[in-house]
Amino acid sequence: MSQITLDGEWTLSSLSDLSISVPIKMPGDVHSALLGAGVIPDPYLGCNETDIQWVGEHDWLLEKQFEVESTLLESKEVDLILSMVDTVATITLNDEVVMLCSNMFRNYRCNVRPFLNAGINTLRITLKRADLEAKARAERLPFPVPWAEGNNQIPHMNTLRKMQCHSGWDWGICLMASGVYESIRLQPISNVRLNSVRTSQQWHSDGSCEVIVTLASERLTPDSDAIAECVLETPNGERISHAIALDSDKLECRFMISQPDRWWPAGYGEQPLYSLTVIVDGQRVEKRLGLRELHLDTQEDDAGSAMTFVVNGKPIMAKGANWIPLDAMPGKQTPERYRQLLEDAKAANMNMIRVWGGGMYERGVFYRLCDELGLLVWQDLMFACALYPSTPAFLKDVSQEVQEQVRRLSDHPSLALWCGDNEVIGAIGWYPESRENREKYVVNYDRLNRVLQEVVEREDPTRRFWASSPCNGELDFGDAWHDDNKGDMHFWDVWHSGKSFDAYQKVKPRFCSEFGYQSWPSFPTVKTFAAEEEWNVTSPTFEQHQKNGRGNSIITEMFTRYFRFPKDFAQMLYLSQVQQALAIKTASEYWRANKPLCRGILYWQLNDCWPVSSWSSIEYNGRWKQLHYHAKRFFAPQLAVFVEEENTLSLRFINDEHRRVAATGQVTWYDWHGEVIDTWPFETKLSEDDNQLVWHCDLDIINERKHQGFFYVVMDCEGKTATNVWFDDAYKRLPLRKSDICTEVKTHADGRIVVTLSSSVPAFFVHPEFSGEGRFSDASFTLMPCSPVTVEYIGNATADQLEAGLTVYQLAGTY
Ligand code: BMA
Repeated sequence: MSQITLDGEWTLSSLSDLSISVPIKMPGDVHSALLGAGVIPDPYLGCNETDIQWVGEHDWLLEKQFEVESTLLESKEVDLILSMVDTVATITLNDEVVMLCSNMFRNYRCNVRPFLNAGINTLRITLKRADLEAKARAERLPFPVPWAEGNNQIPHMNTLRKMQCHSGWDWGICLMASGVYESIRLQPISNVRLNSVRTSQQWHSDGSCEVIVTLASERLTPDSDAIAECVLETPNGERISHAIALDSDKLECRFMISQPDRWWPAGYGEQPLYSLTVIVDGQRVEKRLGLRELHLDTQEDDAGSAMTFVVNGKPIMAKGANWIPLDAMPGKQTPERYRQLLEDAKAANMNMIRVWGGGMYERGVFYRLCDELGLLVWQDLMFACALYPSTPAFLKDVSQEVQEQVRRLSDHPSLALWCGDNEVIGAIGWYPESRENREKYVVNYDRLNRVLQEVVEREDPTRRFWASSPCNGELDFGDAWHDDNKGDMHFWDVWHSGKSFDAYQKVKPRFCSEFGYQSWPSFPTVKTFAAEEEWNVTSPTFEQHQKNGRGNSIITEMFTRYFRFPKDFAQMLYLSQVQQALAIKTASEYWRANKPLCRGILYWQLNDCWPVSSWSSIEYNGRWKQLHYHAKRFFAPQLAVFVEEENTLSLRFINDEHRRVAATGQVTWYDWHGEVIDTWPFETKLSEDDNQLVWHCDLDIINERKHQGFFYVVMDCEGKTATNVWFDDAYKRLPLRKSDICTEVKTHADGRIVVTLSSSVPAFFVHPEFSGEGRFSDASFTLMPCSPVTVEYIGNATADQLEAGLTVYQLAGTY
């Protein structure tokens, strides 16, 4: 028999004297249900976060009555299956306790057949206050284990296996969410319980690949002659099937693929997927496999050691961003929103996403989409920025958790690496207790980390376990925030330590897995959470929606280094996004120009989990910040980049593709009216994975005419045009001219809506912003006279609506 879902309408009630009883849609979370029923205001608006803290300070009961037909009771056993139970929960069925849960990242399953009745049954889930449980656990620890103070607003989250950012982060609202976030199901079992289906790939020297499918099952009737049916469908629809007799010793079958269609990361090739279906005793497991070889190259070299992902024998330039949970209210994490965000990542030429360790092991849909889109996944285990206990009970719980997660995810071709945690090695140096007694806390760290490593290596020998992000390498407890010659690096000298953007050009990371710069949200997004009287960067609402203590001051102070001070609130918002884009562009381009030394650039952070000022390149409602448009350009497979080193300005062409490409174009020195001062045409061939110097100029020559103009490159690469720009000083000192930009909105015969922008003088960071939803094919670009730019509107508004809601910003318009 197939599964029975218990999802849908449940009742949520308070377990104290609040006498709240409202409907809740399961899977779902308590806050979303209370919001839906009008019990709480929207936590994301104004300063409501403060007013709804009481929700997390109560116990809650989820209840469902469901009918069971007598045929179900003919099954020998019936499993209740739960996952993403957040967090401390007691489950009763018809008043019998059937499960105790206390780890949001575990899967829970048990036979409840003895407690089921034909007719009406009652399932209850009691959710206990997580803050009190965390405190009680902390009190029982043998020695104090510092928690993520500064990020978390509720103490001791590190003792609980719950999403660490639920109690707030430096971009996160503190909601202390609770609920059950995955489907609640009953699985009837007649003869055999299918516990897992896992696959591995064996590559042979003749290029063929053997897919090995291994089952783990449990027979309830020893003499049963049940059979597992395994079907593999190739990308071109060919079906191969095998049967596995479940009484054999080794439950496996092998599919030989003589000419495999290889899976590639985005930008390097296609993502063909092979569908595997396994059916055992009414239980059905479906997977989509990608056939690829992948390893992490960490060979020592002259500079230190490499940090290069190699896929199908080719070194990959990893480009992407860090991922935080999609929504602070887990009930709002819909498959459509996962798709939109990940498609937007791919649209910006990304090929890797890092699932950051303070959130959650992502939902199945996330990894399925990454497989489909060619986004490699750097997967942290869920530990971040705090120290963690190493007591036997904690280690036992997390080793079970990691085993389950590795088994759940290891068949995804997108999964590239298992990383032990986020910044926990670094955190040993952050807290007074661990600073004063470093040896003790290093040993404590290693006890936990060693267990994580053992479980990962046992469960998934095909992938590398990387102790922590950042980390300089095996058993290296050094400073990976500053040591750029080995391992992965988190480079925060600019945002957190106040250096200027040129600090990005003073390091040459092998793989920068975090660096970021904040901006404020765009005006249309601000309007969704702040009333008009709060449209000011120091208003209570604005400060509530900025979780990094010094964040607003850092943004504002940096304005004074690069720009003339913006004249009003709208221009401040816009300029903050110019500034953010400039920061991340500066770093990304310079590090790409250092290929092959640098083989990975993942900026902090892709997304927001509520509307907030943050490092994200996509706002909570899906709107692209200027940074995301720039990322699309600076992560493009072919890039032309100006590099200023010593006394030379040079232009480098970078080709990440593993094929030769031809490029032509010119570098032009323009004055502020768009008149040519000088121009240099070029023509070149780029070999595969190339990084080529194509032009250079003595800075002394440029300095003779300082402030008179800017350098602009146009590169044509087999039909694709890329441009870039270089200035000889900070924008605030340049005599930029303000342009009267003309815009024309047109609807093409095929229904496409386009906007054409033109200007009589060079205009920079020209940014069309629409008040409604949707985005443009390009924005935040340089607009040259006599070269109008036409961008497509991607969204559902009409041309009239677009025209009425369109604002065009430019850098020279900020003051
Ligand atoms: C990083 C992350 C997060 C944090 C970000 C911005 O190091 O790991 O903990 O949100 O910095 O401060």
